[in-house]
Amino acid sequence: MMDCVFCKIINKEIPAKVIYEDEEVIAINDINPQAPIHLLLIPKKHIASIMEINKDNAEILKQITKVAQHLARESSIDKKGFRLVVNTGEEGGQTVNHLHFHLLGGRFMTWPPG
Ligand code: DGP
Repeated sequence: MMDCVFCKIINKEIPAKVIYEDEEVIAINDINPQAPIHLLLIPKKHIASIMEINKDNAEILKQITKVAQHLARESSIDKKGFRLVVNTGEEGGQTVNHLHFHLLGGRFMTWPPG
């Protein structure tokens, strides 16, 4: 996707602090962190949103779950707790139309979110 900021980060066309990378997933620091730990877990394949997950690409969710567990442990938030968030669509607060999971931790989370 030519105009996708996350595709550009994945293709190293624009810089980002890469925290984790494998063949399917990249994790970067969010540019505008909302918690002491705020990572974005992004499938390398361009999938616009969770609404585009189907039987052919659903395996990526398993890998992202594994990466989220790994990064939560690495960041020492696995026991204290954290939040894994997928904003979806305009009213859901999605601003980048490339599926991504926010991994937030290092502070108490409130509910409901804003
Ligand atoms: P969302 O609003 O759920 O679509 O989240 C998009 C997030 O992406 C938002 O928290 C800010 C982050 N973001 C947008 N552009 C960039 C960028 O160029 N670099 C990094 N590291 N994060 C970005």
